Amino acid sequence: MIVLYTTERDYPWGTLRSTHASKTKVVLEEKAVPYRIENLPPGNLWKKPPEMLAKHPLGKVPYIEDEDLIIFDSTVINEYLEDHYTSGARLMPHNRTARNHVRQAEQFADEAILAGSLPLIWMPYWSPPEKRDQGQMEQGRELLRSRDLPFLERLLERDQGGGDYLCGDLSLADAPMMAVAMVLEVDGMKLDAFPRVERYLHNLRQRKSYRAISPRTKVADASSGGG
Ligand SMILES: N[C@@H](CCC(=O)N[C@@H](CS)C(=O)NCC(=O)O)C(=O)O
Repeated sequence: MIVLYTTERDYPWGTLRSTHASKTKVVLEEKAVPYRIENLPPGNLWKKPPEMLAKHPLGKVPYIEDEDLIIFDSTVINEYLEDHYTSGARLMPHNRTARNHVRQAEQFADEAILAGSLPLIWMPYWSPPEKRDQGQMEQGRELLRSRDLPFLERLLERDQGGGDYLCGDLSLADAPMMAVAMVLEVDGMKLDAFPRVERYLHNLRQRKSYRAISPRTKVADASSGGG
């Protein structure tokens, strides 16, 4: 069975999870691949103990173990899962152009949002309210409003190939966006100026796979799944 290394913790304001590991967790769920969670203390992401560095050279999450294989990086893991597990949803189209669109949208969501604007909002939630840097959180929201959400709003137009999902059908491009849905559920940022994105995130939260990363699902209730 696949072991997914991640960081998840229950707080009074919701259950928080690593955004990048959540991106992989929803793909395991969508593809109905059995897995269990190895939940690392959040402090390990800063301390980077040797046993972690032995499996991920940057001491980040996620990484997975699949029998004798250790694989790190959410994008690489998700492509591996899609290539090697034919159960559940197919998350990559066959057509060359469509595959390229999926990879580009996924790359944008990962680099601009998950590694760019979102941590400014999400990291403070791992501290009590009085210790959060409100200025930094607002900076993250402003980056979303000015750069990221306008691009996503355009991707979701049907004549751009989008619609219910970023690239037509559900695909690997929507996996990082599930983590965005999770963060913005906790944050409650207003999305009135981005109606397509708002409806899209709402729909992602209705998917069965979202339960595994929902801030309303406690760690103990989502530490295994898939099969
Ligand atoms: N490109 C990596 C990024 C992973 C990443 O940044 N994970 C965060 C948690 S969401 C982390 O481990 N941060 C600790 C660090 O940056 O050293 C991936 O897609 O897996």
